[in-house]
Amino acid sequence: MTIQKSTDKEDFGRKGLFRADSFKVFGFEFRCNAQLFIPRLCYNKRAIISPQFSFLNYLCDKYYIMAKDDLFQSPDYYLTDELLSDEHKMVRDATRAFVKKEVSPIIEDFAQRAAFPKDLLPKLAEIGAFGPYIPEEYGGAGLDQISYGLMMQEIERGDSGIRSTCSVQSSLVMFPIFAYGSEAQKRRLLPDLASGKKLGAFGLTEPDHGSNPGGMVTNYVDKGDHYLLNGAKMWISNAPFCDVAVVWAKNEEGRIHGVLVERGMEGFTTPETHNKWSLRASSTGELVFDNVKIPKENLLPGKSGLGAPLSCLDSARYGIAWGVIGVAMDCYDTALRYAKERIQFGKPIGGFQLQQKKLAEMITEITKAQLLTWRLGVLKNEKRATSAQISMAKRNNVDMALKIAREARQMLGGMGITGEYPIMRHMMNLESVVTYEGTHDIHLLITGLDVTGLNAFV
Ligand code: TGC
Ligand code: FAD
Repeated sequence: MTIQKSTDKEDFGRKGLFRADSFKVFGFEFRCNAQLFIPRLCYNKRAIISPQFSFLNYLCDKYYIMAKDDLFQSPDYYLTDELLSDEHKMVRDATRAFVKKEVSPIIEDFAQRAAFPKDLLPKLAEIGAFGPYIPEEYGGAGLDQISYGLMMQEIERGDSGIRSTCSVQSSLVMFPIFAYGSEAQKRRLLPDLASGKKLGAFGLTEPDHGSNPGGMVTNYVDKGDHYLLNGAKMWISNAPFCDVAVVWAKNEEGRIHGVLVERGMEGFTTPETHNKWSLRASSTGELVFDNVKIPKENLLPGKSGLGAPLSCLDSARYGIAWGVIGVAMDCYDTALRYAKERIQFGKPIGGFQLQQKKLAEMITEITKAQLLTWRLGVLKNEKRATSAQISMAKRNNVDMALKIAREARQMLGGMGITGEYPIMRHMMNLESVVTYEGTHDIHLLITGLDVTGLNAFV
């Protein structure tokens, strides 16, 4: 364990050792039973957690404890970089550098504590992760769909929960406002969402209507000068921290519309969902509407019917298809490095055929997913990607990443279950990713319907 003199006081708060068992200062050995105290001390110089740490606290003014390096190197077996433009590579590399600097050092601690890293929001906004493909005149980054995908890949390489926050903000909140909102709604909300001043949520799922959102019961009635909204949404990412929620509700004729529900409206509450073993660094909750008065100008005028929320899902599912490649890459890269270093029976475990089979299959599947997703990105840029093609990519890539995470975890033996390595966190996160935005089964049925023309949902 190393403790180094800080050269830059400003850097102090950002460098933390997250899993220190012990460390030495001036020849004294410090043992840390409660390992998570260390980052907290590093984040808040003044926090005195126990007498034993007060000396450390004092030292922290002059020293910082070195963060564990993020050694990630992305695999590119089929030279897919050659398919990317200079702008794509620039966006990808800048996002990767951001993740190494801002996400990797903190994420394990936040996930362990099931805390939402809210301080990341303005930083994510700064790199354009909120509304990457929304035009610049509304505060977005004005990038193409491949740049958006690569950004999600790199952010999810850090953590699926952080990518979730970006997906919801960009594709499920900014996109519907941009595509179906009035000019006044766009001008009022999009710049603040793009800059991270406001956080959004997307309410489609209900306690009794998950895979079948068309059955929703949340509804509003026209009261002349306003609408009155009642109902509840469940499993909503960002809900406890959201400033504005795009909520899908039925009118008196049973037609689905999007309404903008804003924090502070009377009767609107967002209780948090606790005890998740997955996506712990993402905040999930409910949206509860008890006679909420919605100003008429908060209705999204541009599109109604189930197709409106489902079209937003197309954009978010597309981002997930890219995002989980990042997770698979991180698991593969970690397992590959470990396999070369870990010696058993006198040689690196990477020299055993069984471990090579795992690695060879991982890189094969990652390569196939990279090619599938790049092609989907080209189609999406040309506005030719179909919903069913997006479903196929979401389903295939999440399944691929989950299988790789499970294999990679085994390759690390006992170490694989600890927070020393990112794999177990990724694996647990993917249990949400394989469920939300349409489950693995639902996407298979969408492909089945597309190729047969026969609807297995009804
Ligand atoms: P169905 O009759 O097939 O369709 C109703 C209308 O919608 C149109 N449509 C689509 N439009 C755009 N994009 C799509 N992907 C579309 N799929 C269907 C369709 O053409 C029709 O239009 P119209 O004009 O004829 O009315 O609807 P259905 O009730 O049979 O349901 C179809 C099904 C099961 C595929 C759909 O309901 C579905 O996808 N269910 C899964 C639900 C889901 O994905 N929920 C996600 C909630 S949000 C979330 O999880 C966010 S997590 C965020 C994070 O943290 O990252
Ligand atoms: P159900 O629909 O009850 O499904 C249960 C099982 O039955 C699944 O295995 C499913 O595949 C299967 N099944 C269902 N119908 C069929 C069928 N016709 N044929 C065969 N099998 C079927 N929702 C939002 O609106 N906004 C959010 O921001 C959001 N964030 C989420 C964050 C997290 C962490 C999680 C876990 C969920 C989130 N969701 C969100 C909800 C998510 O989209 C739903 O959980 C998902 O759509 C599945 O719905 P359900 O959980 O009700 O499962």
